[in-house]
Amino acid sequence: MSIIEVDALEVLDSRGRPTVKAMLTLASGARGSASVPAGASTGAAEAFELRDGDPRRFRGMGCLKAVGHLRGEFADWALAEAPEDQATLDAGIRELDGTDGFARLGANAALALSLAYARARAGERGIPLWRYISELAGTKPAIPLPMINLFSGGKHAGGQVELQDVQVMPLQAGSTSKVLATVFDVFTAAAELVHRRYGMRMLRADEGGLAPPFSDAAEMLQCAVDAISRSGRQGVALTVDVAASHFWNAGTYQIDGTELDSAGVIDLISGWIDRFPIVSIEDGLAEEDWDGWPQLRTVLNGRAMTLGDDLLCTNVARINRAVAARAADALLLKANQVGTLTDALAAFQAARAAGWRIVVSARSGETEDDWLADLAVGLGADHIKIGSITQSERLAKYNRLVEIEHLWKLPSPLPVVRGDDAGRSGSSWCD
Ligand code: 2PG
Ligand code: MG
Repeated sequence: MSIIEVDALEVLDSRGRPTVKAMLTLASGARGSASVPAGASTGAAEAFELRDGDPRRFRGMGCLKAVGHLRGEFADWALAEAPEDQATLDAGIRELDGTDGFARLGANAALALSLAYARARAGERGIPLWRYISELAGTKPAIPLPMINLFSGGKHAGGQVELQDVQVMPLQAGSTSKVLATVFDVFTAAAELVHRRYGMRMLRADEGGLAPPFSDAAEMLQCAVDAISRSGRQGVALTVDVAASHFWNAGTYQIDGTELDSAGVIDLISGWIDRFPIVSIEDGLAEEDWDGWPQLRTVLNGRAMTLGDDLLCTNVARINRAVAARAADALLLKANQVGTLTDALAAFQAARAAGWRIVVSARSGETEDDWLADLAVGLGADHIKIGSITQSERLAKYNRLVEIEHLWKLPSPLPVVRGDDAGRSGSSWCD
């Protein structure tokens, strides 16, 4: 069904910074809209996010150029070419841009259009967005198990500690509602601990996590374990985004006041896994430390997922390179790292073909749009990473998961165990 109108707006994200919203109408009258998120700890290989660069307005971060492209070039193309389906639309806008990674028209504009189209097409057929996505991807929809932010450091907080995010994952809750009830107890216990130990009330980082002045990563991880134990909840694991690209310089890592090489960081992480119930390590090494990653994976194998974010940037070529090098065993999938739904699905397929786990992820700058939940469910992703349970741009997605689970009675989150070779049972520490 052809597109008869494309409109766009500059709206604000959860950091109060501009982002892009696209609105689209099909000839049938069906409408769809979508707004896109923005990262702070971005990978170098991400698709291009177009900002105005005018220092007098939003310190250069305005999105009026991207909005202008949607109302102009993208709209003209879409109305003239009448793309028949998602793949044709996404291929067409990539060709229209004519560069790698939407360097001319902006991946923020492209993704907003791609998702608005997906919403309109799903609406036209009277099906939920997750079902539309699962049909496109040929997947079995399922509810993902969330990893939920508790503490932040690095670029998501004041840089008081390098480790970017410590998240909790209730392994055996059995439903999203029960996951949220469990994490509420852990988060509340953590807030009480932080108040007692650091004299701070609920100071929040970008994703709503707590950000006290931990002196090092181990103290941050220990505080998470203490919060879990204080909450009285059982079977709650930790997942960590080390975001190592952001404390790596010329081959050296600066963490916890020391300088380490790749082997030193791998030893440090291995020590954390011995001491703490960690089941996933994201970006344990920097995005260009290709020699180190296979060693990291070998050390983590059977103990924790080796999850690539900056390393992979949801980019098929980088995923294939990582598969060949045995550099990771899980993909962090962020649609705005590539710019269209079709490109995100291609990254998903490449990772799944290698037998990897999939974690669909929000960005640190989010809007109240909830398409991320539908994307994760539609793909049948293993996990979803949204942030904490304290801010509405995060809760929109959690609440959408609860709604999907209730309305369509999809399979519940699966318990996971450490690492890809460990099978789906036999993890005694989390029982
Ligand atoms: C990450 C994301 C989400 P950002 O590094 O995984 O936590 O952060 O959106 O800032 O890249
Ligand atoms: Mg990350």
